[in-house]
Amino acid sequence: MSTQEIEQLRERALRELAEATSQEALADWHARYLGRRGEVTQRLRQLGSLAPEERPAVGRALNELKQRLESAYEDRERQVRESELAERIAAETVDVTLPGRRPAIGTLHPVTQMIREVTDIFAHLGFQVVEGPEVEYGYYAFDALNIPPEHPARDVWDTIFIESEHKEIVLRPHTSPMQIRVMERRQPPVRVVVPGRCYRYEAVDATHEWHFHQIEGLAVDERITMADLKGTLAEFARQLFGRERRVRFRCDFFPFVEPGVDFAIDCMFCRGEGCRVCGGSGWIEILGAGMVHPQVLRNVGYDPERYTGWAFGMGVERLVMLKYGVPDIRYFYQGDLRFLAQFDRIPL
Ligand code: YSA
Repeated sequence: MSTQEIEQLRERALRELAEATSQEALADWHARYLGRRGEVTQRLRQLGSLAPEERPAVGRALNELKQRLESAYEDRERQVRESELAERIAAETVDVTLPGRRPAIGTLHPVTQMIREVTDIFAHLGFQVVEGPEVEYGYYAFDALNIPPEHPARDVWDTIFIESEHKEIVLRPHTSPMQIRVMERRQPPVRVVVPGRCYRYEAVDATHEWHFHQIEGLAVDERITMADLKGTLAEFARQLFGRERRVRFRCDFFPFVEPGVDFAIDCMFCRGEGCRVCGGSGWIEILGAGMVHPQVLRNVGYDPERYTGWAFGMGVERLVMLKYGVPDIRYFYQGDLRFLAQFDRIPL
């Protein structure tokens, strides 16, 4: 190997090194010249095959080349690293003068907002808020409420059964079981409201969901009358829907009350004249209610000669629909933020 060849190798290696502009290209260069199979390394290995008189000069020249290339490689590697870093810093620079991005803040679900609004009204009227189980014994959902097995009224509550062979266990179809649970645990006076989720085996349409929310109300004491029920519900409806609301009570049947009523307000969309929302009647039903049936009081060990009481149950989704003109109950549970974000009165 002549010194001229070594000189040519040096020039080529340095030229290619200058052309390497990335860490990958540098690694590739290093492998090609200085790596285990690199050109310089191979040539050093071949020294033994040269004539003895040639060896010292070629050996010295190759070792100098190796040192020269190694130090050139280190310099180039530093240059490339610094320029890559400079490029990254330039690309990632933050312009602190740009306005910040406003984070999207969620809001409470309209049903949660309505539950809070309704329970607040009743809390100010002296009612305590309690909650109870969504998975319920048939005894509490039906029997203790004066709806015995095989009673046709059971069909009104299209129930989802969890277990029926040994002990009837259901997803509660209404919040009324909590009347029994509360009275079993307390002595009168009782004044509670019970918000909660209910489930029914029901075909879903614009006004029916298979899961929805109710708020139950219960007041039991000595000398509680239907007049208290009327006054309390009228005050509630006016606080929620406006002081100008007119209210209507009509007879209705529920096995756990006697007498039973349905409670309606005059339609706020047509002011009682009749429209699509109120089905032309001018009235919108809000809830079922009545005087607690003496048998229900007996079932929890209360003396119906001494105590009387009333109860009601209302559908929360229907209240939101009425108050804000929501035409279809299915909007509530589709998770569509365009719908939900409209109820942004109470941010999280
Ligand atoms: C009646 C008298 C009392 O002393 C106490 C409570 C009651 C109410 C009774 N427990 C009950 O569940 N009656 S109800 O079957 O008529 O439902 C009450 C309200 O729940 C309805 O007016 C409606 O607003 C709502 N509701 C019922 N099924 C629904 C529903 N909301 C949405 N989807 C459904 N599938």
